[in-house]
Amino acid sequence: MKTRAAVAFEAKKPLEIVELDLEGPKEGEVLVEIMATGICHTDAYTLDGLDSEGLFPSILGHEGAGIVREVGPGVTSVKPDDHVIPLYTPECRECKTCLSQKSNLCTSIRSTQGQGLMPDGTSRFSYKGQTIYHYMGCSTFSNFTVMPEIAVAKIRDDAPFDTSCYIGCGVTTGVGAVTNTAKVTPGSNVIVFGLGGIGLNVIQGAKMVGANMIIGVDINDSKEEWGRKFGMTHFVNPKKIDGDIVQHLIALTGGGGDFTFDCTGNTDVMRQALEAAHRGWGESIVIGVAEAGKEISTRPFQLVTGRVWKGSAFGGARGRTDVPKIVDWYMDGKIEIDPMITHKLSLEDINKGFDLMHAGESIRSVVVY
Ligand code: NAD
Ligand code: AHE
Ligand code: ZN
Repeated sequence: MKTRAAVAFEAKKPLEIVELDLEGPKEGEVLVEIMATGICHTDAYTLDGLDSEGLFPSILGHEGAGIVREVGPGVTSVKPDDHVIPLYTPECRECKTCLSQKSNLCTSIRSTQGQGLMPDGTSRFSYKGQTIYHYMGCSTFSNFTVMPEIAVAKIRDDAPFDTSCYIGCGVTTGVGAVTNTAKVTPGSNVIVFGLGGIGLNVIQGAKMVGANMIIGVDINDSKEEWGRKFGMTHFVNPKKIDGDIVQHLIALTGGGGDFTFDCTGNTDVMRQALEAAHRGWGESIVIGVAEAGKEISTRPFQLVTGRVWKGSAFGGARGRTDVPKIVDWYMDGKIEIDPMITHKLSLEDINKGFDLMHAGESIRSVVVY
């Protein structure tokens, strides 16, 4: 079949809207009509050539929602017309990691996914006979995509696509980092570095679980108003204080954050987040994705004296199990999504979404097909 898609032909070049060839679903795969997709900073980072796994030409996008249109042989868990959210972290429920229940990092298809291919080692997309790679196993910047059945979460039919797509990455990543990875306890002091599409969801997760101080740190003053909308109690712009940001935050919290989160992807900020965690017990969660070749550092004494450095991918969520629950939280008003969707665009205007993100003018842009 044919599908319209925004293709990343080369790093650092705008996406091009073209009509592609798409092969139908094979054994264990499903064809999904993507109805809406968010644009996450990770898409921009890959397009900018900063991802060590980045491949071109490819179809980016990993924050979608859509409808199953066809299933391949052997598919049992979803059927045509089911509403689904694609999962860049699948849940096979059979691999060592899934069975361990200790992590959400399902390994069953990770190696082919990282090579931009389906589990059988081939791509379903081509353009004028040339292979186009999948991205994060999702490729939601295509109107139709093919995914393994283990990489779609079936969701309720009444959830709007143009907002619930955000649960495919940003919402789950931020809220899940609080509830699953950090397990933030009521009354905790929380510090969130970077108040974009991820950080604001950490803030609303922290509020949901009853945190005490929720301090937002961002170099863009316009993010203060955004943070306060979702439960932030204090705002700090590191460029506007006298002295060191870490000492400032330690003084503000009377010793440091019980939980701190990096939502910037900047390795210097990751260090600040670790060092702003409370001596003896503070935990710092790295969510931000750093560019290829970057490394984190701190004095080992920071860890010797009890701070804990952790990371979180997709908010520690087991997609097929947890994503439908997060959709319920949204539909029941337990978490908010609508105000964070600042821009809705057509596929033709997708590059504007990247411009808005780089200019710090959007929280989430969503492409509606
Ligand atoms: P975004 O661009 O919407 O937000 C980033 C925010 O960080 C902006 O508000 C920006 O002003 C702020 N910032 C930049 N430099 C800063 C600094 N030095 N100090 C304080 N604030 C600073 O991006 P996003 O979509 O929220 O994504 C944030 C990060 O999370 C990215 O690195 C993205 O790739 C990553 N991410 C990780 C996961 C995961 O599963 N671990 C999932 C989604 C996104
Ligand atoms: N491919 C990169 C790392 C990119 C990365 O860390 N991705 C996050 C999700 S970001 C979503 O917006 C993730 O889940 N990582 C776990 C995984 O298995 O990819 C690199 O450095 O090679
Ligand atoms: Zn993302």
